[in-house]
Amino acid sequence: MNKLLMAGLCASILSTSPALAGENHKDGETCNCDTAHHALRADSHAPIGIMGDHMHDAGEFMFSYRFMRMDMEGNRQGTNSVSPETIVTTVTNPFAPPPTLRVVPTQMTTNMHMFGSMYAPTDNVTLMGMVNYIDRDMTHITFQGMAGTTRLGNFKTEAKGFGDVKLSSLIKLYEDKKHHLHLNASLSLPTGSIKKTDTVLTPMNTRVNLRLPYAMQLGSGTYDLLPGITYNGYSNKIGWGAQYNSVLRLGHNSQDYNFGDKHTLSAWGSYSFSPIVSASLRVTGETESKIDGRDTQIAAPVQTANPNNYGGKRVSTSLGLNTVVPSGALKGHRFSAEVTLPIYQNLNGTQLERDKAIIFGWSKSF
Ligand SMILES: [Cu+2]
Repeated sequence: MNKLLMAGLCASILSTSPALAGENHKDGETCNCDTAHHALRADSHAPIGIMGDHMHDAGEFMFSYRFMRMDMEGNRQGTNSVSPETIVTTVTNPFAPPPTLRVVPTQMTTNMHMFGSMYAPTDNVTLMGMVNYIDRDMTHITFQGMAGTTRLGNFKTEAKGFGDVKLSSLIKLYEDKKHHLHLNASLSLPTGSIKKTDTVLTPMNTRVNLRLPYAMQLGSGTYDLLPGITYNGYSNKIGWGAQYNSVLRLGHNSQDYNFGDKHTLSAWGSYSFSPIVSASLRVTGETESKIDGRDTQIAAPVQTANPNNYGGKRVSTSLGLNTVVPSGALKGHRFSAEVTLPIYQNLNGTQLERDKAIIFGWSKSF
């Protein structure tokens, strides 16, 4: 962007916005103080893919809606790509016969509508609730008979409904003009179904209704503890932050398994082109264990039915944009987006690999 355009943009923002002159410290309101996290600034929220990144002042509410789409395509063992033909001739079927896998997923799409609300009973504690409506589909190739590489056909399975409800407390640990640190203490309730079924094409050319594999289910089935910690820093046009969070499963679910524990570390930086527009760059690393136990209703010659083919190590990078409307009817409404691309994936067993993910959303404080 050239300097003239930039200056014009800044001038128009300053002239139309009372944002930089007011006294009120509430998020989404006006502020002339130095503590960026309270002011009407786009970068006072982390990239939108980060949950529980900010706190509110006592008495404040926030409502948010996020839409996320995640794509997976192609398979990998560890860090190496692997073809469907290799999978059905070399990967053993733990539920034999047949001796090897006969069905290979090639693509998966997850669409999530995420509804969130926040409320701060005091300046030191913000409460948060979130529920997702999830729609997953997975495309597969079925290979004919007990062995060989003859393709019989394709089929797609789908599962949709509400996922697990997440309740959080954000507890302030430290704050000054530049730095903010809080604890994330969350609990995930097993409200999402783990018994979804759909019709599959078998290697014997029949269509049967089966319980879908773990990856397609909508919930974990377990009560999960989600402890974490979040840091944010601000300095003029630059913002930065980091968050560690984890998912710790509390025992097996009703179908006698649990997903693996997860640990995620994200770090990001942002640059504000103006108080109302900021861009961010994020790097995220995560580790996830394989599934412990198994659901005896899930037994098919497909990799997703094997609890060992879950989890791994992943690194991704994300590019994001935050905006906040400075004036008019939509004053204080935030609109943000983020695109995530995988950098490194080292997956347990044989699994679909992640492709891009996009998320965009809206929020407003009151
Ligand atoms: Cu909020």
